[in-house]
Amino acid sequence: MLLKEMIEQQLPEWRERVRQLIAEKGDVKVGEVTISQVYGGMRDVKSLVTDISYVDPAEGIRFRGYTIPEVLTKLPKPKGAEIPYIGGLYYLFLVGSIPTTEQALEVENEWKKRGKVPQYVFDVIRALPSDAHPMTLFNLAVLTLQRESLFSKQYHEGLKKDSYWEPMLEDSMNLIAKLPEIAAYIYILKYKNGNYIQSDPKLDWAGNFAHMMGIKDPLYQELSRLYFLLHSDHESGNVSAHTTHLVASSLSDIYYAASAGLSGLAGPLHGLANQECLIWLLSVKENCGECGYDKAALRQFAWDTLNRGQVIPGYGHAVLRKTDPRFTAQLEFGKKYFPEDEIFKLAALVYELVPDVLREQGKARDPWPNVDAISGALQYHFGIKEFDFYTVLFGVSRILGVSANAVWARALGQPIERPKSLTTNMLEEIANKA
Ligand code: NMX
Ligand code: MLT
Repeated sequence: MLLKEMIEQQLPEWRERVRQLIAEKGDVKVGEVTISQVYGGMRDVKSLVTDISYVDPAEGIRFRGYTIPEVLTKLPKPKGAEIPYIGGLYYLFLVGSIPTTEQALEVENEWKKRGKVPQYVFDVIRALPSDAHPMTLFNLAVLTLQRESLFSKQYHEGLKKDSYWEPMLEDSMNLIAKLPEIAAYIYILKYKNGNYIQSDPKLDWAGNFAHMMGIKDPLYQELSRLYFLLHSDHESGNVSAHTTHLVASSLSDIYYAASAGLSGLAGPLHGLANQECLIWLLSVKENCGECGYDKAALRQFAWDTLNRGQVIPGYGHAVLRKTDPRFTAQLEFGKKYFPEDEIFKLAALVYELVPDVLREQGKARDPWPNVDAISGALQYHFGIKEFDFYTVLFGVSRILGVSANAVWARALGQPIERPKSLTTNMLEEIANKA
């Protein structure tokens, strides 16, 4: 497999680079940790390493050193399309350089070969109560596939440590290949009376997802590629990435680890915020729509949300201190293709007003929109109005990033994660001595 060969070529140099850094400079301090950080969700504690992406507070995410606009421009695209192949993005994550069209297509073709979803996965999904959340169905499907794990099998057959990453890559490719069909199946089962659409082998991974969702407008293929690209990775400290890494560090396989990450993504302060955002936009429409979105009414609505002690979903971030470039890329997509869409216009108007409200309130460190503030509005335009499905889309995409990280963590022999905890008494003693 191309990806395996490309990683193999780089591995001796990477292993030596890390070995040398630890051996020669292992005692150099990276930072200090304060009591506020210990109690405050470890915010900004520098304790993880990934070379796949980095979030700069002012600039936002870079994938392998490339900004979002650069990635969108440089990665190879299907003929006539403006948004790149996701196979090319995965190549960039794993190999570290921009692939040629042929290389991106090799990844896409690997996924095609591995895409068949075993019937038992559908049987498990169907066995759940009809009111189970789509994220529960999706997460369970990923966990159910664990019996396919090559890593788990080969580990128990005595695989050497240096080779752990190889079945981890195989597992990751096998899992990713099946995600579009699993996600579309959940959507059609829950909302379209089970009228499933056969996968189309002529389409790329994301385009095929759009097709299986039953959305006829070809622009939805572009949006699917954009969505999966933007949500894929956000360095290592976010809940889904960190959880996946933590669980995989015990040598759990990627099915177990990604399923744990998805459980974190399902929280309203993380990935579920995309569903909460759409709910919030719809309640703005219901409550302020009659006055033609009078700005004063909308501001008051935002204040009412805050005064009830609730967060405004889609706004704020633990790391970012400026508008998220992933928000901007989606805003530009909407402006280009459907500037007059009602919910899209509303999301854009909220962007004009909410940062000022949050600044006036003075609590949120970041008053700007994150990736979730507008993603649901774009889905809504294409008729995906069942907002409790939105986090599944985030999950499909996020598995790209967390699995690429898991492959490299294993290739570089990262150990089991085990930070130290203290008691409050101990922290008080430390404080009193300071
Ligand atoms: N609306 C209202 N209050 C907010 C918001 C917001 N959008 N963002 C932060 N705050 C509050 C926060 O609840 C906290 O209040 P308190 O002191 O009463 O606990 C205070 O401002 C300070 O929080 P920060 O340090 O600015 O934010 P933190 O790093 O703790 O949390 C988020 C980051 C993203 C969890 C937070 O901004 C938030 O809850 N945003 C809304 C939910 C959301 O959009 N989540 C999606 C994040 C992106 N993703 O996809 O995962
Ligand atoms: C993400 O994409 O994971 C979110 O923006 C949350 C984060 O980075 O903390």
